[in-house]
Amino acid sequence: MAQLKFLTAGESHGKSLVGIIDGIPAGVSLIASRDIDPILAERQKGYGRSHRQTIESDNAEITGGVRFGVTTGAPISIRIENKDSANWSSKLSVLPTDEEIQCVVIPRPGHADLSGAIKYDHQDDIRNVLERASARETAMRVALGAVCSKVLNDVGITSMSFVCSIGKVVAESITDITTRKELVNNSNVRMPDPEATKKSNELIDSAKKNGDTLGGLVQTEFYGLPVGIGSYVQWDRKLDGQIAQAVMSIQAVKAVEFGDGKDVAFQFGSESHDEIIVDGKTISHSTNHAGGLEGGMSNGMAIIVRASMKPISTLMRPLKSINLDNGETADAHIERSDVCAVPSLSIIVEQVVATALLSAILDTFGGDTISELHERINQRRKKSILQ
Ligand code: EPS
Repeated sequence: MAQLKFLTAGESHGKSLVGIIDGIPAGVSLIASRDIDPILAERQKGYGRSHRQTIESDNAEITGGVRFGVTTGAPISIRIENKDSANWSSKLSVLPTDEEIQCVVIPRPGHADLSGAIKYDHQDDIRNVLERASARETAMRVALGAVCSKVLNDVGITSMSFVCSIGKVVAESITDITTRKELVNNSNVRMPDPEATKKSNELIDSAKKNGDTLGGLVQTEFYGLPVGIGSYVQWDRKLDGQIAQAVMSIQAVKAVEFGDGKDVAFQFGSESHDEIIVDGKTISHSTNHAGGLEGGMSNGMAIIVRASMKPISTLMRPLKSINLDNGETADAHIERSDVCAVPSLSIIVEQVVATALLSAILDTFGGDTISELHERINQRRKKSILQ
């Protein structure tokens, strides 16, 4: 059984989101305001988000598993308040209510609405589906991912993320990581390209004016992983499979790629594979088309993951649907929503991949304490150095 396990609960406009992560080693210095909240704040940013983000200011309240700012090895429980819940208390009441509640009966194409309503018998009020299917849940996944990122940082693994494209606006790719980080931090859509930032802002404005929405492509990279996380010996131990499952579970993600990704289909073998070299005394590769993954294992190069997000499915100029009360054609339900959430997705993918990587690392090395884990990882790192 995997050492790392986590669950989230809570509705988009309910009182709070709740998360539990079990399996984090003891001895990790963990302070929410330093290690989690700044990442939650990044997730909330981005040009094209809805008015909701001006209501929320996400903070993680750690309610278990940490004492005096240090993890104890017990499950860590976290709560994030939904400030907007004050405006939804009767609509989302946990107790029965006599108040008349306006029900949602026209599913939005592209959302979980229709299949969820049929599956759970919520045809008479789709709100039961859309509240939990909402991407608000990613706030908690980012909080739990931030805990994992802290552990990864403590053992010498770092990461970054950025937006590659929004709609048809593609950002220039910058290989120098320091320059890229600086450009991403200066862009309101997390693109390493000022011109593409400007063009994507204009595109978001025009989509908003037309009652339409946009998707895009994001990339995350992880540096410092030792060789051999994951395994080739069994299908469910392959690291790329585990990362793909985690990333595909993020709301609105429709594709995941590693390294050259879908482009490998168009390449020759000589273009696609990374030659093996010795860099100083370290066994390495001359290029990284594989995105740091060969045979379902990390190969010591940067892990490079991309995810494609479909355009948000709530349209202010709605698509056609049906009224589940009478089967008649109707305009899809309209609910306050984002025009574009691709910048947020870049943060979410980074933190979700951190969760998958830490899980695989703990499966490989175990480790009850952070120092034990660190020592075992360093032992593995030594195996890539020629004596
Ligand atoms: C979402 C719809 C919007 C987004 C929400 C995801 O919520 P609301 O209807 O309250 O405006 O703002 O995302 C968040 C609240 C968040 O924190 O990311 C949806 O339907 O998925």
